[in-house]
Amino acid sequence: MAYLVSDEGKDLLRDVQEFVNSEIKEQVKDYDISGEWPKELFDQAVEMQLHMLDIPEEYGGLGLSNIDHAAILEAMGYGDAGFAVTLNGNGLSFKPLLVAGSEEQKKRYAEIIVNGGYGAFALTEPNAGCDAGNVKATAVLDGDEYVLNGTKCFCTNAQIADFYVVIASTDKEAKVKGLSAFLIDKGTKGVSVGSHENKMGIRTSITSDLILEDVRIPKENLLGKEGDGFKIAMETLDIARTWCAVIGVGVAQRCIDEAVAYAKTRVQFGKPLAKNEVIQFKIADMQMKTEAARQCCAHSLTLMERGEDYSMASATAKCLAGDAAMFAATEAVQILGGYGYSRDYPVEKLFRDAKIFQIFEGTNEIQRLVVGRSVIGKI
Ligand code: COS
Repeated sequence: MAYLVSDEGKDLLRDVQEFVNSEIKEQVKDYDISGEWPKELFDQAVEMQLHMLDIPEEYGGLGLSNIDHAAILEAMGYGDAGFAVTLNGNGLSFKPLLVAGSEEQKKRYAEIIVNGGYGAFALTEPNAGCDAGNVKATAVLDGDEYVLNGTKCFCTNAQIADFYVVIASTDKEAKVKGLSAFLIDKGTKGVSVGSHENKMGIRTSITSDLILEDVRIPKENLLGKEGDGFKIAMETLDIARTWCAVIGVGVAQRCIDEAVAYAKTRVQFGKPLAKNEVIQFKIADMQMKTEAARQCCAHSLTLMERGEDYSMASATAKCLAGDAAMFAATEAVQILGGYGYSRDYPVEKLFRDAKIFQIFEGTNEIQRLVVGRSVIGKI
């Protein structure tokens, strides 16, 4: 995406690339093993305003174009997927506000993020993953307050969040059309978080359950109207999937670069691996799939910026990027051979990190369902 970046975006992109190369790439190695959340690294990222890329200028954000934002996020994903996912989590939590928030809500929660805070988007439940409409958390209006109960899982940033956007049912009979979206502030009585999930990859991203027990919030914390929750969640995911895809492209690109660097120096049968056609073909396939995914991200972001329908384009980008990341990671491990399987080389971590891009923000099976339904249209 870097070749499309505007003159204004170039300085920040260069700073991010330097930060990634000098700090992130090396330091995350230890955190990847310990699973500890690297607060100091994120504090540095907040200093650089990388936690607020999604906040519009009118609410104190940087006012980046979609393409500039994407190039910066790709560079972050290139350095460490968990690092990018954590900071992008703020975007995910602020998008429901952009979709349905009042001016007052947007201003209030943008200010929390701009001041260095984090948000978390809580939709998924143990029995509402792909079937997102099957949410069982409830919200009951009691006077001027809603009372929320339920358990959310796999919630990115739950442990560090200053606010949560929670999808809960206000009308069980109405099923999907009875879901509503709420804003809950950190520290509200009855809110607790589970322990940090011991994940296969993106280990610098913190993930946990969010537990709601008789949580009382002012009724003004409803986002949009009662019954709008599923639509808000789907519109949020429509946007979020492209940003997730952009990080996946960063992971895929890193796999290519690591594999090429190795293939140029590793000598077997008297010549560098890179001189073998079989390796060149592998690199070519990695590159072609990655570039195709990158261009689909650019396509989706362009439609978004023009105010055109991008739901299918976003699902396409997410699916292609997830598959490209996993393909590139698998081939990178293969090219490095035994060293690719060793924790002493970076591609083993990239392989574990890549897998999540076929799973989160809607599995790639769900993305294919979204694309298939969009192409076929009403039957
Ligand atoms: N934008 C706006 N509205 C949407 C929408 C979208 N992208 N997708 C669906 N809707 C609306 C539909 O139009 C429908 O409303 P109407 O009956 O008024 O037309 C309603 O929502 C229900 O839609 P649908 O029947 O398609 O819902 P399904 O239960 O079949 O679910 C999928 C649709 C599978 C696409 C959805 O459940 C999904 O995205 N699942 C994956 C969830 C996910 O990504 N989870 C990851 C967690 S992210 S933190």
